Amino acid sequence: MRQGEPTLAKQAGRTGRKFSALSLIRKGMRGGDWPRVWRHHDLAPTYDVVIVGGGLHGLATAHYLAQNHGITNVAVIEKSYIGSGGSGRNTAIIRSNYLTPEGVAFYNRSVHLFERLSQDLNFNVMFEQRGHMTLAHSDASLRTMRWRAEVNKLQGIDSEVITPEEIQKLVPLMDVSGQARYPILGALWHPPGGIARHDAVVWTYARSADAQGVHLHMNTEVTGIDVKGDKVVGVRTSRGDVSAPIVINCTAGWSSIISDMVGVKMPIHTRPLQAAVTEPVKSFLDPVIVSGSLHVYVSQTARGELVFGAATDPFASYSTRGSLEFIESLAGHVLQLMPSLAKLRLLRQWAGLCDMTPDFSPIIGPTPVDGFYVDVGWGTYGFKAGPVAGEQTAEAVATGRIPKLIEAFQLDRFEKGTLTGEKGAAAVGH
Ligand code: PYC
Repeated sequence: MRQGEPTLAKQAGRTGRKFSALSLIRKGMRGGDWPRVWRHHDLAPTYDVVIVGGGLHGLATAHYLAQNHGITNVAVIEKSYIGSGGSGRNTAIIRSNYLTPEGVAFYNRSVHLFERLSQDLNFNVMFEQRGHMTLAHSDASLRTMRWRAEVNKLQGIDSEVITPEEIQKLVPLMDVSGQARYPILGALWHPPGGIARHDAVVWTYARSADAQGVHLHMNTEVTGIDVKGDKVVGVRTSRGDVSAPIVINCTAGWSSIISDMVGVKMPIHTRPLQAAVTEPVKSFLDPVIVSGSLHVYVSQTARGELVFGAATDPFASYSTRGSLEFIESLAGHVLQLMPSLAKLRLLRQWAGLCDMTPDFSPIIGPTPVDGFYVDVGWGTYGFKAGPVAGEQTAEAVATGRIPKLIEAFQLDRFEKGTLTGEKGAAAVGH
């Protein structure tokens, strides 16, 4: 930590001040004197670590570098505002009911970090473990659910196949009759799954990283990365050049472009994933519902809105706009599951960028360029992995070793042919 930086406890005290309801309204109307949650800094000429991307993964990495390894001379460089990419454009689902033992262990560590996050960082991230239900509409998907349940149980994870009658008890509005267009044969039920408030998760890591001395540079674009021999020596940005022996690519959407800057090719293609939200209604939906066959998932936020998402669009693009075609097919599929939602009005739609790898698992760790690390390839599963990816990336950088939890996610697996195939559990049909 730099001399004179406030400790995390002091910072928490500063921003965790108590406000009366009246003073909150007065402040809201007047604007102005809210305490800053993170500070502005000039770009320093040198950092020990530069993190490219000020989303959840970059900020979590910065936090764990500082907290777990005492590495605080760190810059997080973000071309827009904190959380403006995938971290602010996802459907905030958290779960660990994956298909491969490696995937299950990794995401399970993230669920545990989420369980403690609000207390650990003194900021309510509104993590609610309301259960996660993946519907099976065919014998083949029921078989995959059973497979996943067994893999999950072997690692002590609460995950089981349930019947249509049990589904009906958990979600009374679900049409489990044999008359549905895609009859429901059963579901994979995962009680520890749930949702969190995505902005809050981003802000808590940003606040904590800042309080520990990390510099967060917003509106700063990385325009190049300098390599001497086979070693990273610094980054060029729209606000000036910085020297650094370690650069970590924590971007989504731009991960192949940033890696190209050092000549490391990523086996990634980028596709948009569309999502939408309804007007808020009285709480009626406790679990997160997923239907792979209908390419849809839905949850109800604490505010009462229904948040829907789909599979990625079937083409590569950098567009983050929604389309009418998506909304029409989404509405049709949701109504096949819960016909009584027909009168609900949609408020907004948006898209996020998903960096898809061939095996639907991420790429985390070192690259052939010394000092250049990646935490990329997060497809449609990056939000839930933010805490564990940050923790493990920080450990890899600080120790120079590859932690066990990320051994299966190394870049060289695509050359060795040792893929970590998660397509059967990644999200909905890709
Ligand atoms: O991996 O659980 C998931 C997910 C939900 C929405 C997109 N991906």
